[in-house]
Amino acid sequence: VFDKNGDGFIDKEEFTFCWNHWIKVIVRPVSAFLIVDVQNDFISGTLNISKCNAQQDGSEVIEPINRLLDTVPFDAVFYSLDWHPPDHVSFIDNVHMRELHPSNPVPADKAQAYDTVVFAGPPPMKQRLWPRHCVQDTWGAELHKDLKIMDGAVKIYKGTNPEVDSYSVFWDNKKLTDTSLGNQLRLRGATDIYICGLAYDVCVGATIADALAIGYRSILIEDASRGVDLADIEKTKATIVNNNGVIVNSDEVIAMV
Ligand code: VGL
Ligand code: ZN
Repeated sequence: VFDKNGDGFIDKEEFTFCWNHWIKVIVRPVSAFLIVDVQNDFISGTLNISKCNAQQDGSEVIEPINRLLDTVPFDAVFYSLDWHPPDHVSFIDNVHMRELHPSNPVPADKAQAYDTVVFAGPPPMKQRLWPRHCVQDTWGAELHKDLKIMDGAVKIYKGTNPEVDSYSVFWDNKKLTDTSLGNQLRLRGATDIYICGLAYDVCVGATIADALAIGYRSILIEDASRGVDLADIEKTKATIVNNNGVIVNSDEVIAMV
């Protein structure tokens, strides 16, 4: 098609054809915006992250997220929800329901929220214990009421297996089962994934690590994320940068529009 006349030029019509059919298809990014776990329990409920070491206010992510949704034409929008059954393995008040491994650093009756224990298995399984949170169909598991929900957006539920926790929105922590996120991104031909939400150093961090491992161009929106532990947030940032991810503020994403 190029240079039909052999005069060293292609005409406008030819260029338009090439652009629409080949160049744009190859070059144009297909973007997905993934909003992680902006749920009541993490903001003002049982796992209120403002009471954790980093003392960050989870409600502060809502304004930048809504602004992004209002201004950036993402090709797809996903909301993930931590969605646990009442007998979930990560709940401190369930620690007596399962046997601990002899190597366990903390005896079962001394274990406290935020401790890491080892369950007997087999195989043995490390697990951080959390206050009971995001129980299915409770207020604490609902997305915050001020968060804008886009028409046609997809909700992804994770942590539904009582025996396995799930930080990443792609896979549970043992990589036994995947959510539909991977398939949905493939279906849409997604190339770029913008990630933010709660908690920066837990579910957001695990999700962007998986997105980078799969090979997506992965962008962490920092002012739209809040975390639990300052040292862990720093580790998360280092992991992102070391794996060629990008850390930006929402203004920088909006400026590209
Ligand atoms: C999360 C702790 C426990 C999160 C979920 O969404 O970051 N954190 N479960
Ligand atoms: Zn959880």
